[in-house]
Amino acid sequence: MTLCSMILYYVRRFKRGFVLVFILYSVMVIRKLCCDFSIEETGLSTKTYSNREKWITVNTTNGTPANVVELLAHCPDVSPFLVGQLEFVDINATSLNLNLSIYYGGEVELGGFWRPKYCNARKKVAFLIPFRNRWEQLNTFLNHMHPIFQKQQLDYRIFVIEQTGKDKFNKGAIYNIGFKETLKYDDYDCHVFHDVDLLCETDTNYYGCPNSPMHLSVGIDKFNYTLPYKGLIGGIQLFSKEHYLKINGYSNQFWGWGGEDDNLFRRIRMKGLKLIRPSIDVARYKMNQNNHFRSDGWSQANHRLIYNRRTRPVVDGLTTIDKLHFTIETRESLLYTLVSIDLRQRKGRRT
Ligand code: NGS
Repeated sequence: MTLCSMILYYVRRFKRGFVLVFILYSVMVIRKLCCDFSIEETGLSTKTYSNREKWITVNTTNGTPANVVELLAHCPDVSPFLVGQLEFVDINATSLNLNLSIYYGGEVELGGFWRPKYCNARKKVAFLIPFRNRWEQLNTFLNHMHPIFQKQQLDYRIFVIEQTGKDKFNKGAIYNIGFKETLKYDDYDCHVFHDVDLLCETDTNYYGCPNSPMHLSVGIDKFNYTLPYKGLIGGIQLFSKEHYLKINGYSNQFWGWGGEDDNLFRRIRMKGLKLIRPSIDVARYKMNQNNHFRSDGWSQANHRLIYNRRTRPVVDGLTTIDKLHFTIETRESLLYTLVSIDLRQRKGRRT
């Protein structure tokens, strides 16, 4: 008896049994399909969140979706990737290191956004870099600082806040306009206002939010790593969103170089906040003097404005940027988000 005829013989003989086995098998296959489907439904899926983020969602046991970000462990308080004093700050790295970008094998996403993959960052930080025509310095800054922010395990984005046109530079006003723009991207814990020419010499100099407004660039090589005067808070400041709102940001009235930071110090104190500073051993910076120029000279008018009633938080600042004359354009570059502001000192004035 061949194999085929044997099978046929048993099929005929146990017809009903075979039908039963066939039905059972079909039920099992269908159930498996259903289960797989429900695993997919309750398992991992992705959704786009707040313009740019992909948050993984899972269904918890009670059926409500939760973010996997919450299920990931927090990054450690102190990042294990920090080495302290950096051996070398390459101020001659003036062409952009594209290898940092995900499009060239790096990790920085379009718009200069990065966050740790395997732990939940403790702080979401927006870096605001005021800018006008200092491309080489900007490249050096990005090459040097992106890796430091990553080693600190921050969830961050770099915003380059450019003032276009020919009117005098107004750092305070573009910081305020830029600040509002950053909030369209995310609800940041912390905002860092950072000059483009300052390059950090130690990676332990932490950029996460402090509990109080902080002046970070305490020791700069140009000043022989000492603070020229106690009220100097220029260079780099860190604010929680709440504190920046509380002091109503910078004054918008400082056109030209100098004074807006001295006024900021006053605003902080007027609102009863304490300015803090890290240790000068940690907060050490090299000032990039390549192509260092001031587009506007020192302004006597600004000096007078520091203590003027017109520049008090209650009448001037974030809440009054609608009185300024500007247009704004935003573009995502490989290693930063560019916020270009055409700001005019007077209405209708051609730049
Ligand atoms: C003061 C300026 C500050 C400035 C500081 C340091 O004189 O805005 O120098 O500048 N105040 C006035 O002009 C009223 S630095 O040498 O770092 O460029 O931050």
